[in-house]
Amino acid sequence: MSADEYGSDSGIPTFKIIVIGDVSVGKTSFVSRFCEGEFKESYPSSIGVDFKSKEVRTNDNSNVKLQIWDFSADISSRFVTVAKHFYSEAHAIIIVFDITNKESFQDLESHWLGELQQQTLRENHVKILIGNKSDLVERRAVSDATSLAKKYNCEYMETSAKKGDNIDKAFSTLAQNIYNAWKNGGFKEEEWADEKDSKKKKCTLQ
Ligand SMILES: Nc1nc2c(ncn2[C@@H]2O[C@H](COP(=O)(O)OP(=O)(O)OP(=O)(O)O)[C@@H](O)[C@H]2O)c(=O)[nH]1
Ligand SMILES: [Mg+2]
Repeated sequence: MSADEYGSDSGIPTFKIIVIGDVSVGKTSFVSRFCEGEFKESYPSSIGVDFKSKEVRTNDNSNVKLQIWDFSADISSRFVTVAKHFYSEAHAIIIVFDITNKESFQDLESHWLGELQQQTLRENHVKILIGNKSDLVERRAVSDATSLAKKYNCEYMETSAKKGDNIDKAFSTLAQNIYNAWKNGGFKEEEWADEKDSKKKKCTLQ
């Protein structure tokens, strides 16, 4: 799937991000808070995969576009071929758990991080682990995920999609890390839409 199929017409670097994690941890809320600045007390449980995008500015004042794919929790079992494709195209993976739900934390190692090891991923892909629902202080059931994050080479941040805490920071950190990898030639071949020629282009990035 190329960037221009999804409306990238500005010629700016476009990066694909997938969001995974257990049911109801707040994946859709997390993405909607960032892309639309809104929070709803309830979203219909996601089916398949949903797509949103937003531009972000990097430290050197460049714009990059994030294409964010919000996966339903059962995507990899129900849509094996589709999921494989998304994983192999992703520049970054956001793995979300709910700090009030111990099972969603345990499933990180037993399912999600293991799932990633089964997939073909881009070299130099970026990973971030998100402990969501940080506003529910009294219901916290997971003390700290820092060491797990370190073990799997992920950054770790706690967020509240409800209050908006750390949401922009999580995405800007991720965007910056992807951008740095891209600038350093981390993603050897990349496709994006050119401003003057909207036809798909294959470019070699050094
Ligand atoms: N208090 C609080 N509730 C949240 C937060 N994020 C999400 N929720 C609530 O958690 C529930 C599930 O949120 P969703 O965003 O639908 O979760 P999801 O991971 O996309 O769920 P599936 O698509 O079913 O896998 C909803 O009732 C949200 O309102 C948060 O940061 N704080
Ligand atoms: Mg959802």
